[in-house]
Amino acid sequence: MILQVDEMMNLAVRVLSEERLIHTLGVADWADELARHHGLDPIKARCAGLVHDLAKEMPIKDQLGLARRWDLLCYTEDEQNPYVLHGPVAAYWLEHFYGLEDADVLAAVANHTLGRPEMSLLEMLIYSADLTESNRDFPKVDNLRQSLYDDLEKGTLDCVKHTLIYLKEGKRPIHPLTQLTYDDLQRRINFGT
Ligand code: DGI
Ligand code: FE
Ligand code: FE
Repeated sequence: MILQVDEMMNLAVRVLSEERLIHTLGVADWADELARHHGLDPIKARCAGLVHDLAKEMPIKDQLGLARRWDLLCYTEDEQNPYVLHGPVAAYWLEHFYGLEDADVLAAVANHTLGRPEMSLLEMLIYSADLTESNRDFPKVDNLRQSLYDDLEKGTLDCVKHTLIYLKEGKRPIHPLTQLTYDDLQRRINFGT
Protein backbone atom coordinates (compact mmCIF):
# COMPACT_ATOMS: atom_id res chain seq x y z
CA MET A 1 0.00 0.00 0.00
CA ILE A 2 1.31 3.44 -0.93
CA LEU A 3 1.80 5.82 1.97
CA GLN A 4 -0.94 8.46 1.94
CA VAL A 5 -1.58 11.18 4.47
CA ASP A 6 -5.37 11.01 4.13
CA GLU A 7 -5.38 7.23 4.71
CA MET A 8 -3.34 7.64 7.90
CA MET A 9 -5.57 10.53 8.98
CA ASN A 10 -8.69 8.37 8.48
CA LEU A 11 -7.17 5.67 10.66
CA ALA A 12 -6.33 8.13 13.43
CA VAL A 13 -9.79 9.73 13.38
CA ARG A 14 -11.48 6.32 13.42
CA VAL A 15 -9.45 4.80 16.24
CA LEU A 16 -8.46 7.57 18.66
CA SER A 17 -10.32 9.52 21.33
CA GLU A 18 -10.63 13.27 20.85
CA GLU A 19 -7.90 13.96 23.41
CA ARG A 20 -5.46 11.49 21.84
CA LEU A 21 -6.32 12.83 18.39
CA ILE A 22 -5.37 16.37 19.45
CA HIS A 23 -1.97 15.11 20.66
CA THR A 24 -1.58 13.06 17.46
CA LEU A 25 -2.27 16.05 15.20
CA GLY A 26 0.23 18.04 17.27
CA VAL A 27 2.89 15.38 16.67
CA ALA A 28 2.07 15.20 12.94
CA ASP A 29 2.33 19.01 12.47
CA TRP A 30 5.54 19.37 14.45
CA ALA A 31 7.12 16.31 12.81
CA ASP A 32 6.23 17.74 9.37
CA GLU A 33 7.78 21.13 10.26
CA LEU A 34 10.96 19.60 11.66
CA ALA A 35 11.25 17.27 8.64
CA ARG A 36 11.08 20.21 6.19
CA HIS A 37 13.60 22.16 8.26
CA HIS A 38 16.08 19.27 8.36
CA GLY A 39 15.57 18.10 4.77
CA LEU A 40 13.69 14.88 5.59
CA ASP A 41 10.55 13.56 3.91
CA PRO A 42 7.60 15.51 5.38
CA ILE A 43 5.03 13.00 4.10
CA LYS A 44 6.70 10.15 5.97
CA ALA A 45 7.03 12.34 9.05
CA ARG A 46 3.36 13.37 9.00
CA CYS A 47 2.15 9.82 8.34
CA ALA A 48 4.26 8.36 11.16
CA GLY A 49 3.02 11.08 13.50
CA LEU A 50 -0.60 10.33 12.62
CA VAL A 51 -0.40 6.63 13.45
CA HIS A 52 2.26 6.50 16.19
CA ASP A 53 -0.25 6.09 19.07
CA LEU A 54 -2.85 4.01 17.23
CA ALA A 55 -2.63 1.17 19.81
CA LYS A 56 -2.30 3.42 22.86
CA GLU A 57 -5.95 3.24 23.91
CA MET A 58 -6.37 -0.49 23.48
CA PRO A 59 -6.85 -2.16 26.91
CA ILE A 60 -3.42 -2.95 28.31
CA LYS A 61 -4.24 -6.65 28.69
CA ASP A 62 -5.04 -6.80 24.99
CA GLN A 63 -1.80 -5.01 24.08
CA LEU A 64 0.13 -7.54 26.15
CA GLY A 65 -1.78 -10.45 24.61
CA LEU A 66 -1.08 -9.26 21.07
CA ALA A 67 2.57 -8.54 21.87
CA ARG A 68 2.87 -12.12 23.15
CA ARG A 69 1.10 -13.61 20.14
CA TRP A 70 3.12 -11.54 17.67
CA ASP A 71 6.43 -12.26 19.45
CA LEU A 72 7.12 -8.60 20.24
CA LEU A 73 8.29 -9.10 23.83
CA CYS A 74 12.07 -8.61 23.85
CA TYR A 75 12.84 -7.66 27.46
CA THR A 76 11.46 -8.78 30.84
CA GLU A 77 10.78 -5.06 31.43
CA ASP A 78 8.24 -5.11 28.55
CA GLU A 79 5.91 -7.27 30.61
CA GLN A 80 6.60 -5.39 33.84
CA ASN A 81 5.64 -2.10 32.15
CA PRO A 82 3.42 -2.98 29.17
CA TYR A 83 2.68 0.71 28.53
CA VAL A 84 5.82 0.73 26.39
CA LEU A 85 4.34 -1.85 23.97
CA HIS A 86 1.85 0.32 22.06
CA GLY A 87 4.45 1.39 19.45
CA PRO A 88 5.55 -2.15 18.46
CA VAL A 89 1.91 -3.35 18.56
CA ALA A 90 0.75 -0.52 16.26
CA ALA A 91 3.64 -1.06 13.82
CA TYR A 92 2.99 -4.82 13.63
CA TRP A 93 -0.71 -4.25 13.05
CA LEU A 94 -0.05 -1.61 10.36
CA GLU A 95 2.33 -3.94 8.52
CA HIS A 96 0.54 -7.26 8.81
CA PHE A 97 -3.15 -6.34 9.00
CA TYR A 98 -3.34 -2.98 7.24
CA GLY A 99 -0.71 -3.66 4.57
CA LEU A 100 1.53 -0.65 5.18
CA GLU A 101 4.88 -1.39 3.57
CA ASP A 102 6.93 1.70 4.35
CA ALA A 103 9.73 0.33 6.55
CA ASP A 104 10.87 3.82 7.60
CA VAL A 105 7.44 4.76 8.94
CA LEU A 106 6.93 1.35 10.56
CA ALA A 107 10.24 1.68 12.44
CA ALA A 108 9.41 5.22 13.56
CA VAL A 109 6.07 4.03 14.96
CA ALA A 110 7.58 0.95 16.63
CA ASN A 111 10.36 2.85 18.38
CA HIS A 112 8.64 6.11 19.31
CA THR A 113 8.44 5.41 23.08
CA LEU A 114 11.84 3.89 23.90
CA GLY A 115 14.02 4.58 20.88
CA ARG A 116 16.75 2.08 20.02
CA PRO A 117 20.46 2.16 19.20
CA GLU A 118 21.18 3.19 15.59
CA MET A 119 17.93 5.10 15.17
CA SER A 120 17.28 6.63 11.74
CA LEU A 121 16.67 10.39 11.52
CA LEU A 122 12.93 9.73 11.02
CA GLU A 123 12.85 7.58 14.16
CA MET A 124 14.56 10.38 16.11
CA LEU A 125 12.09 12.87 14.68
CA ILE A 126 9.00 10.96 15.84
CA TYR A 127 10.50 10.06 19.25
CA SER A 128 11.25 13.74 19.85
CA ALA A 129 8.17 15.29 18.25
CA ASP A 130 6.05 13.05 20.48
CA LEU A 131 7.63 14.57 23.58
CA THR A 132 7.68 18.20 22.39
CA GLU A 133 4.54 18.75 20.22
CA SER A 134 2.69 22.01 20.81
CA ASN A 135 0.21 20.61 23.36
CA ARG A 136 3.01 19.40 25.66
CA ASP A 137 3.63 21.79 28.50
CA PHE A 138 6.43 21.25 31.00
CA PRO A 139 9.41 23.34 32.12
CA LYS A 140 12.18 23.31 29.48
CA VAL A 141 9.92 22.07 26.66
CA ASP A 142 10.84 25.22 24.70
CA ASN A 143 14.54 24.49 25.19
CA LEU A 144 14.00 20.98 23.79
CA ARG A 145 12.07 22.39 20.78
CA GLN A 146 14.90 24.84 20.03
CA SER A 147 17.52 22.13 20.43
CA LEU A 148 15.62 19.90 17.96
CA TYR A 149 15.40 22.77 15.48
CA ASP A 150 19.15 23.46 15.78
CA ASP A 151 20.34 19.86 15.52
CA LEU A 152 18.05 16.82 15.32
CA GLU A 153 20.57 14.35 16.75
CA LYS A 154 21.65 16.55 19.67
CA GLY A 155 18.01 17.56 20.27
CA THR A 156 16.98 13.92 20.45
CA LEU A 157 19.78 13.23 22.93
CA ASP A 158 18.39 16.09 25.05
CA CYS A 159 14.90 14.54 24.83
CA VAL A 160 16.18 11.13 25.98
CA LYS A 161 18.11 12.85 28.77
CA HIS A 162 14.91 14.61 29.85
CA THR A 163 13.02 11.30 29.90
CA LEU A 164 15.77 9.65 31.99
CA ILE A 165 15.64 12.47 34.56
CA TYR A 166 11.81 12.37 34.63
CA LEU A 167 11.81 8.60 35.23
CA LYS A 168 14.51 8.80 37.92
CA GLU A 169 12.65 11.60 39.73
CA GLY A 170 9.50 9.47 39.69
CA LYS A 171 11.49 6.44 40.89
CA ARG A 172 10.31 4.53 37.84
CA PRO A 173 12.42 1.79 36.27
CA ILE A 174 14.53 2.73 33.26
CA HIS A 175 13.86 0.41 30.33
CA PRO A 176 17.12 -1.00 28.91
CA LEU A 177 16.30 0.45 25.48
CA THR A 178 16.00 3.98 26.89
CA GLN A 179 19.51 3.71 28.36
CA LEU A 180 20.89 2.06 25.21
CA THR A 181 19.36 4.83 23.08
CA TYR A 182 20.98 7.48 25.26
CA ASP A 183 24.40 5.78 25.22
CA ASP A 184 24.25 5.31 21.44
CA LEU A 185 23.31 8.95 20.71
CA GLN A 186 26.03 10.21 23.02
CA ARG A 187 28.61 8.02 21.29
CA ARG A 188 27.44 9.15 17.84
CA ILE A 189 27.64 12.81 18.81
CA ASN A 190 31.01 12.52 20.58
CA PHE A 191 32.71 10.41 17.93
CA GLY A 192 30.77 11.53 14.84
CA THR A 193 29.95 7.95 13.94
O1 DGI B 1 2.15 7.60 24.08
P1 DGI B 1 2.54 8.98 24.58
O2 DGI B 1 1.96 9.25 25.94
O3 DGI B 1 2.23 10.06 23.62
O4 DGI B 1 4.12 9.00 24.76
P2 DGI B 1 5.14 7.76 24.79
O5 DGI B 1 4.80 6.77 23.75
O6 DGI B 1 6.52 8.35 24.74
O7 DGI B 1 4.89 7.10 26.18
C1 DGI B 1 5.23 7.85 27.29
C2 DGI B 1 5.29 6.94 28.48
O8 DGI B 1 6.33 6.00 28.31
C3 DGI B 1 5.61 7.73 29.74
O9 DGI B 1 4.64 7.39 30.71
C4 DGI B 1 6.95 7.25 30.16
C5 DGI B 1 7.02 5.89 29.50
N1 DGI B 1 8.41 5.52 29.29
C6 DGI B 1 9.25 5.89 28.29
N2 DGI B 1 10.48 5.37 28.49
C7 DGI B 1 10.39 4.62 29.62
C8 DGI B 1 9.09 4.72 30.12
N3 DGI B 1 8.67 4.12 31.27
C9 DGI B 1 9.59 3.40 31.94
N4 DGI B 1 9.23 2.82 33.08
N5 DGI B 1 10.86 3.27 31.52
C10 DGI B 1 11.33 3.83 30.37
O10 DGI B 1 12.52 3.72 30.04
FE1 FE C 1 3.13 6.73 22.45
FE1 FE D 1 2.30 10.05 21.51
